[in-house]
Amino acid sequence: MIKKILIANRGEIAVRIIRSCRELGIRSVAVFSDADRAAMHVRYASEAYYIGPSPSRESYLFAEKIIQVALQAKVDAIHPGYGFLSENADFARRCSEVGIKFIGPSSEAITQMGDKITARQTMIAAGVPVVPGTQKSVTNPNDIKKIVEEIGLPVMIKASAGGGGKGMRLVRDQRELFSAVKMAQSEAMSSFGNDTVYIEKYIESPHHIEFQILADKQGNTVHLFERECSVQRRHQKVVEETPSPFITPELREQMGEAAIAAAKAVNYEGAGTIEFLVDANRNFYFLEMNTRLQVEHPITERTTGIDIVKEQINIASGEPLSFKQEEVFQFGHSIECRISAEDPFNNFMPSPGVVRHISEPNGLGIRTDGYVYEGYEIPMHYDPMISKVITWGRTRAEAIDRMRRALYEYKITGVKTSTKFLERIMMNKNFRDGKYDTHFIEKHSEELLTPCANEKTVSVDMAIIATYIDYTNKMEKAAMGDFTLTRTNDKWKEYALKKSVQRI
Ligand code: MV4
Repeated sequence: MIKKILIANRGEIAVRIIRSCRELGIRSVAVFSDADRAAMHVRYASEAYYIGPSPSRESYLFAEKIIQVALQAKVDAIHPGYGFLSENADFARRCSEVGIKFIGPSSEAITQMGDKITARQTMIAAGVPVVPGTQKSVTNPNDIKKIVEEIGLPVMIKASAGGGGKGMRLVRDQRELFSAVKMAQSEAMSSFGNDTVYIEKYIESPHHIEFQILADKQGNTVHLFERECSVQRRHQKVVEETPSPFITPELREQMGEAAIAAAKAVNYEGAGTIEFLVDANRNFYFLEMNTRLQVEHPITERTTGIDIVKEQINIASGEPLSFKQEEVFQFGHSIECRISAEDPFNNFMPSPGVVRHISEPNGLGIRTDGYVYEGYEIPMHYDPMISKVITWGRTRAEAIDRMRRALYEYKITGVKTSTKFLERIMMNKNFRDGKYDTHFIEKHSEELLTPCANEKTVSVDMAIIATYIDYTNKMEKAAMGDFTLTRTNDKWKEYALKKSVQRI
């Protein structure tokens, strides 16, 4: 029985986990750094312990300190959330050494999936399709040349210890091959302390589609369908949705089966995500497995009705899953937008500082997972994501329009946030038509990132209000399917030139 859990994390995810603990009657233990003395997770938890200075290395990443606090607080389990220690195999092992359950897979599964070459080999053995490429590390120039001749250009050089886009190099021209390998190796060495690289065929314009899986200690593994995560900027997800507008029911079934096979291949336990690349012809390839709870898990919760954090806790306590695959359904459509304290119209410049006013959206079909409150100072030491808005609709169009409305209602002053950029995505014709891939943001950067009259703050006078009303009318027209405004970049610029206005 788990009666008390330490949450080795901060921010919205710590708050999210504490919420499920409270519903289950489990005591929650927060840990906090100097910068987080007044943080929401500290206020929500049953108990809270100071763990060190603001930099993550000295607090949320300080494994031994967290273990000591866990022992002192006599917790039964540690939930790592995402980021920080969540995919650290040594930390998972340390937890079991001191008799504390790590809420996540075994350290062996983390290690096996953390090494991308091993993960590829495991998936090939399990019959899960992988991107054509090398099965082991390559260093010899002749071997590299042979492999590239076999699979054909373009190729990607990736770090085996990497993931999430770090240490990756695209090669379109044979002449760049060796220098790209050398650069990828030295980048891998400095980032991960391991220069092992591998080669994959480059998939042009892929979709990033991932499957949520749950696996109990009894050997039952189910999937909770997919999340379409192709709206990314510099390998950071911005918008996620489920179901994917790109895949067919048949493909969904095949990918779900492949995801289960992938999890079973490493005796996976707990909640995990299998990431796939899907090419323009709808061929799918295993990319990576994330052995943690993910930021975007709420859209899956919304469409399946399953509390993923509760399931993680039940699995860790040794309980079998309470439902079978045939009992999991997708109902309606859900979208998540990540709100960050960054200025989207100034190259996403971080905007830490004190939140002067915040009022979050509410009403039918809206969920917000956040942690900032009025008077709270967003620290500069951590991730700029301050909250997530999750909407649900009976149809995709309803979920999108509800998101537009939610983003409109989202008011925050004191810091700059990405809400206006997200509104632009919700207005984009290609997005609304479900026609987008991983290049969406760069392809539409002008339309999405050129500042606009009412999106810059200052004084309000009557002329400006007129401009604002005109602009709003055009936005409304766009929502009704008239995209003449959003297609013409000159119009955006015209508005950008006019004096700025406070949104009212
Ligand atoms: C690829 C790829 C095309 N071909 N691999 C980027 C993050 C990392 N997880 C893997 N990534 C990619 N790997 C092959 N063989 C394109 C990407 C990629 C990408 C993948 C998912 C979401 C957004 C992306 C943006 C650029 C590149």
